Amino acid sequence: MAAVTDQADRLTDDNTDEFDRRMMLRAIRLARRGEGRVEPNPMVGCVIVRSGSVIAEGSHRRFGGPHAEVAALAHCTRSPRGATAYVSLEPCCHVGKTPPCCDALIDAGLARVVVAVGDPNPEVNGRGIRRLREAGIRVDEGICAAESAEVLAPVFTCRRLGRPYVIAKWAQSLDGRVATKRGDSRWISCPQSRREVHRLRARVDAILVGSGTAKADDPLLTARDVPIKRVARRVVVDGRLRTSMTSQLVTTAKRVPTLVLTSADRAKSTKARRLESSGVEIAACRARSGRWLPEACLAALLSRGVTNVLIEGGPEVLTSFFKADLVDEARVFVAPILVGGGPRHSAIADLGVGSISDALSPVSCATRRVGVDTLHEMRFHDSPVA
Ligand code: AOF
Ligand code: ZN
Repeated sequence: MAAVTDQADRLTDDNTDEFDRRMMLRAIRLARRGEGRVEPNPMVGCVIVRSGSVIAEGSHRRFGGPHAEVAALAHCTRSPRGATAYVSLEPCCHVGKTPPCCDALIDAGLARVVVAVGDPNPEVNGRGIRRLREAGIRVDEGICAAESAEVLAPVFTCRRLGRPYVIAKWAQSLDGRVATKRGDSRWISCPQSRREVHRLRARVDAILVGSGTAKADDPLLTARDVPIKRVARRVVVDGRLRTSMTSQLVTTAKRVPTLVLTSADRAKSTKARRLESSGVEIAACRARSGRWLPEACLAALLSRGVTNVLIEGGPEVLTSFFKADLVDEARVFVAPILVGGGPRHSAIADLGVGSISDALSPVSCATRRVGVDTLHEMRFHDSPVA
């Protein structure tokens, strides 16, 4: 990344809260550039400022690559001695795939380090900040903590809650339908919305559907016509192991990782062996009274290194995850069309909501136009901050 000396940031009033916030928000924006490429690592950005001028910026860009602080230090246009580093996550103090960032900051002679949030990784967890202070560096914590925690929500959810971050996505008509009476659903959303979904598919670790959707839509669940940041593992929740041997998911399983979660019994069946010979991974998933448990699906995914999962339906799967309060984010594309029909064709089935005051409501909702559709991006939980 090119180093930056930005006249607009040549302020004499550095050290003020407002300046600190501006610089940290810049570091958080840089952090986002790693989305889809750094997982299961966190997205981190770093801005280095000396005498009120930005002398370098950097971010963690890919898993196994240099951390944000080291990337920024490598791009300094002037000596960083006596400078301030704004880092969106506590600098690490352990030897991982790369040496500790704390040591790099100490060796470079930084005078002050501003940190947004602590790193919940047990190998760091406050020790990074302590090490910097012990070396005589002034450390200020908690600047734009909420903003950074939002970007880090998937990593924090894995570390703190022991499960992957869940994104639910569906497209519906203005009257809340996801299909017509005879089951037609192609296409409810506009081409721009579908492209947006492919962008999402191109950066998540896993894409999950129920067996009903796998059967009805015969989806491929791959990202197409967008830059691919990672190849998501495709996951079908299929208690009765009905997934067809001739489905697109199964016939492409040797090329794209595909996991079918089923009951302990079915996982031992002949059908399971046949699916495996087509390249499908089969895993047993805990059920209760014959119904699969969403938390068991997430445990199976976490144990396979999945940090975030996109749920693409159908209603049974979405309803179970919502009922278990396991949806962190929903992206709902609303098309300006009316379909009519019955409740059987809505995105979510009965949630047990009696009065409107009990309806599920997000902690935040951002709305924007995508082509002719309206996209609602809802978050249902605050990030579990370190
Ligand atoms: C930082 N700056 O930019 C990031 C940090 O395997 P490694 O060496 O890449 O280390 C990964 C761990 O380092 C990760 O789990 C998290 O605790 C921390 N990530 N730390 O100082 C960064 N990405
Ligand atoms: Zn580091």
